[in-house]
Amino acid sequence: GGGGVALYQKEFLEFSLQEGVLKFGSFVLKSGRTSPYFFNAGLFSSGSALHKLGKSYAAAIMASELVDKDGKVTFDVVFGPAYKGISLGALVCAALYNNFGVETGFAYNRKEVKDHGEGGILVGASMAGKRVLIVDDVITAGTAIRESYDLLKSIEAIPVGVSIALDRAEKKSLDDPLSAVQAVARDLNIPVVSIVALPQLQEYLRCSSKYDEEVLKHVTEYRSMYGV
Ligand code: OMP
Repeated sequence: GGGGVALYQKEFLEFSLQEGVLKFGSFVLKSGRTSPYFFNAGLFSSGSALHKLGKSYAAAIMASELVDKDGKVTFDVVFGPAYKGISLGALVCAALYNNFGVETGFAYNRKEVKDHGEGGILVGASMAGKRVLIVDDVITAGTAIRESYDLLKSIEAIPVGVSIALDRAEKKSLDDPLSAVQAVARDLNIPVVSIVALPQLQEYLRCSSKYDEEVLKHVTEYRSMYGV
């Protein structure tokens, strides 16, 4: 199965390919697996690309369970974990306001503790006692996101969700029934909302004439090996 591909998802895949963020080939992941595709969010590196990226995250969030039945978002603050999450979190916070009139706070962490000036490792909106959305780029095994969750818990913030660009929808180990994202959602008991996941990428390739058949074949093989 693949499920449908919404318009904002198709547009997101197309512009990620255009910007060279999403590439096909042979890539070794943090997990050691060799993947036929790689998503490098660091290559969203122009004003127009960042503008569209923020809009795509915001669209995915507003179409998700991070909005309650009264149409209100379920979080007070957007948190961007260092380093890559910092710019993403700021973009998402601004795009929520700009595209949907949703006003939230924004905060990020430092990796190094400063011993002068304001000190501390957290910058921006106060998060203690607040409902917080974590924004990041990609989840493969879910290691990075669990660290952010623990950090928020340690300051008595209330993590209520995770927003990512790409859910690679992979099992951590081959005998796992759940993907890493599903395991994060279950273990932390919060929704993980992605702009796109591997099934949509596969479906996009199936319908596109721009790519060699081999690309779809490799992605399909990879999904049947590691995917859910
Ligand atoms: P986990 O912490 O295992 O979920 O892996 C997520 C991280 O893997 C990302 O933050 C990236 O550093 C890296 N990554 C990508 O950026 N894009 C990919 O397509 C795949 C990976 C990866 O190495 O798994």
